[in-house]
Amino acid sequence: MKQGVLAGRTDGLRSAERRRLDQLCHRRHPADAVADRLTLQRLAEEARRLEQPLTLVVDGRGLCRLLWIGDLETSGRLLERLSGPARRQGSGLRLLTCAGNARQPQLRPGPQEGIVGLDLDPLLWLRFPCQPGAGGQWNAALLQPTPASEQAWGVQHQGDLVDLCALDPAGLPAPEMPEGASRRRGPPSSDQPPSPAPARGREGVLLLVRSGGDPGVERRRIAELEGLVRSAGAEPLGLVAQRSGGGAAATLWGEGKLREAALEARRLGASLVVTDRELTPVQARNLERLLDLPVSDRSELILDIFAQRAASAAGRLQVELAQLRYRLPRLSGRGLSLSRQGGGIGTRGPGETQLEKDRRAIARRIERLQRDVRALGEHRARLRQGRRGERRMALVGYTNAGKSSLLNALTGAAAGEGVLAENRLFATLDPTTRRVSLGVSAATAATSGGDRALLVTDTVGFIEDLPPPLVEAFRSTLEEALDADALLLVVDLSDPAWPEQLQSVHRLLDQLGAALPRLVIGNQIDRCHAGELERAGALVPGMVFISATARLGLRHLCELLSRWPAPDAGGEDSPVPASEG
Ligand SMILES: Nc1nc2c(ncn2[C@@H]2O[C@H](COP(=O)(O)OP(=O)(O)OP(=O)(O)O)[C@@H](O)[C@H]2O)c(=O)[nH]1
Ligand SMILES: [Mg+2]
Repeated sequence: MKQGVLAGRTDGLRSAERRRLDQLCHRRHPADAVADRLTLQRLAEEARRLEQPLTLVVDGRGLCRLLWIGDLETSGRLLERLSGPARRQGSGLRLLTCAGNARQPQLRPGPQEGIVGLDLDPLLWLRFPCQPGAGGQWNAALLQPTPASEQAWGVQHQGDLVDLCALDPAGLPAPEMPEGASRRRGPPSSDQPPSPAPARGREGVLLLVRSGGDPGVERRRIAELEGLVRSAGAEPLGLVAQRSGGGAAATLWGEGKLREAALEARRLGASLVVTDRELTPVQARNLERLLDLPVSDRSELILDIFAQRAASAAGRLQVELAQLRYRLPRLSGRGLSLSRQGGGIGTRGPGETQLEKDRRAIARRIERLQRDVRALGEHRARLRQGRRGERRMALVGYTNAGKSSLLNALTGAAAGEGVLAENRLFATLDPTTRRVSLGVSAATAATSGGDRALLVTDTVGFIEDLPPPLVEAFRSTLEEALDADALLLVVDLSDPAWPEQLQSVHRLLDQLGAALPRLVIGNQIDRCHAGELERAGALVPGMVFISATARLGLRHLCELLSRWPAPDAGGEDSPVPASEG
């Protein structure tokens, strides 16, 4: 039965060489010893002849699964080259590498080679040169993964090849694992405690960021990125940061930092790297090659969230359009990683088959989607026409500010009813409109022309630094909001970054050409110091203070809304007198 396969630099092998290597793949190794000595001596002979390092991958039963010819650095993910059963057996893989000569034995793997080795998650790695030294001693090293340390591999034993071959793998100490990291080897056994990270069924993510600048701003950006990863259904496991300055344009991060990130990802069991910087298609490709892991940037992450969250047909259309527009320039040469990635975190969006189609097909799809989106826009416009005559307001604001909670509070929706409001970035994606009865006092009703009912639309939240395809996706989602009579701009006053968030919302609204009266509503005052309200009142005169969930200041807000905006109000911020709720 043929067991192992030849891989690596097989081009140019003569048939006799190929036959001899094949024979090496057929030899079985004892299950209770590190390796069969004779096979290793033959492996060394072949390595000498070919002047190439050779690596055998042997499974727990002693069967050879792969013979890699050449440097492991160039092998990519070796695991993907193993046949299904070998991969599933997983546990107990042994790596046997013959590299270097007696003078320069390569007993320790190089950095990149070490990462390839870690990916296989083997029990041990035996390394030896292709010939014995002068005194006949054949110096070899037995290594085990030590991902917790700087060096990915630690030497457990060093000595004569013959002695090391005879060691019983079962007698070796369990490989060192860092706290919290999951060891993904073999089927989970019931006596193993569940690994805390990544959480069950969630994809683990390593954040790769560039730091520098204001530490407070930096912290907030990172917290936001973590929030985005969680919203996408993944788990941020760790962070590798590089201070601004270093790093080549081709990769943005320095070589040493990337090596550290590659190791850290393996140490933590992360299967995806997310960067805080926008990546050009070339940078993304380079990073994926160097880290040997799929890489997403912040925009791709936001698109992933949109794709998961879009519930209506219109929302899904717009998201698919934005995803395709974003990914089209990134397709070339990245097919492998995109298919590996399945289009992002989890299963969503256009999916891998769509992405693997050629650019032309995708361009055609974009055209069709554009037509559909236009048709939908017209349909919406007709619906809006039907609603003319009623006052309409839209809730806008930074994501997670409490827009949906406010809509629920205004409609008096009981917990569990109403629209979805949760502590998650981009909880809302599709707009929802509800009729709100302002229930104002008789006196106010008399002056404002009756208890004027209001249509209030809840919309998608905003976020800073949106790339153009995403602004487009926002524009279409926000169309309905922008067609309102006025905007209720919700800010979360308990977030220290609220002034910057408010600015970015104003900026984005300006960018979208929203020349509508804007009323700033300071939410979550139940979680604020009194000093913060004073500061807010001074910074934004006319801000209305409320708490949507603690139901503070709502009566006052309703009274205000019954007479705001005044019929002759123009497109500027409406000067509403500042007053407490
Ligand atoms: N303590 C407190 N929490 C609030 C208040 N308003 C909203 N929240 C919480 O803040 C979180 C976000 O609220 P949402 O209403 O979903 O926020 P959103 O602006 O609709 O967010 P997106 O739809 O993600 O853009 C939820 O966990 C709410 O329970 C408030 O006044 N006080
Ligand atoms: Mg919401």
